[in-house]
Amino acid sequence: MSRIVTIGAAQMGPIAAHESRTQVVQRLIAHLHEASRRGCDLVVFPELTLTTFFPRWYTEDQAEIDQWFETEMPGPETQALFDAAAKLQIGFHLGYAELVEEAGQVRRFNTAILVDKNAQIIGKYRKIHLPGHAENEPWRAFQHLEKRYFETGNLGFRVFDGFGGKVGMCICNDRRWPETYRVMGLQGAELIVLGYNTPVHNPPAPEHDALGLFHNQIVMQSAAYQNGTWIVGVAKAGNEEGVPMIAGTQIIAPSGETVAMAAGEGDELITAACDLDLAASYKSTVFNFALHREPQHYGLITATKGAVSPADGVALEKSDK
Ligand code: ING
Repeated sequence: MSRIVTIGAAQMGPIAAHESRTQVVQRLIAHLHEASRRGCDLVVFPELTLTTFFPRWYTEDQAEIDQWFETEMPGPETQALFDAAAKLQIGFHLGYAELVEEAGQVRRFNTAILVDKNAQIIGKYRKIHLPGHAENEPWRAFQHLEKRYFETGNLGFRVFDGFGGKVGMCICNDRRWPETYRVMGLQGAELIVLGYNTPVHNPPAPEHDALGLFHNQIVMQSAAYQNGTWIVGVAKAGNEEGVPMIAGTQIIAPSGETVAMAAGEGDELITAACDLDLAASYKSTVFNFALHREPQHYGLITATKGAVSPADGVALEKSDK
């Protein structure tokens, strides 16, 4: 029996600061219509899909910052997206800046949601690995102030029942950390969807710039194989407000093979019929965690100084290895 989910990875080209939510939503709805023509069940949009990547700018004006956040989801300007998706019977994954009041406190997160074919939100994730810095660093050609504008996500990495399988989510920098995928792999994830906004240039490490697309690919391909899961990574790409961003949107099978890849740097939909049952071929053999993983023998080092590695009982600070 095959559990086929036809997935559309909806790469977005640049979103200018002056583009309204309504204008952006129209671009997203255009993707949904093309996805419908191709028989998609699920469309994956990038990180912070509703606005330009505003953490590239420093400001102390909270009102200026909060203009980029959604206080409702769906809200007046995003309801049209939910309505179009429900009409077309297509689910979607959407990244956005979330401003919410919890326990009397205003919280701000880099958030993503999973929405089913009836426009019901069936999963939410708040970005945990926030890259960049919290203070203005004028030496940089552009800022990367996610640590200033967002709190660290407080929902963990979870896997949700949807589209006939187990679906996990993460966001952008999360995709560079193997733990991200393993935590969801241990929950049985068969499909992990994620969006990213990745500048070509990383000011602290310009020597990495030429390898941006390579690093983007290897982190997702290796994770797909090592956890026996489909992975869909979707870019906000192109030269956005003077900052070139990588593309590389792709759909990756549990084998680690990329089965579809965007060719350009604009709004571009790539699709693939993803058989979730392919995951079992890896989860039940080479990556059968129950049979082959040995966490109790890894000598996991606790964070505190003087931790002793259980494997050899040597106090770490004495180790001269
Ligand atoms: N962007 C980047 C990412 O992790 C980055 C930050 C750029 C890290 C280049 C390393 C190299 O893809 C976001 N939004 O996390």
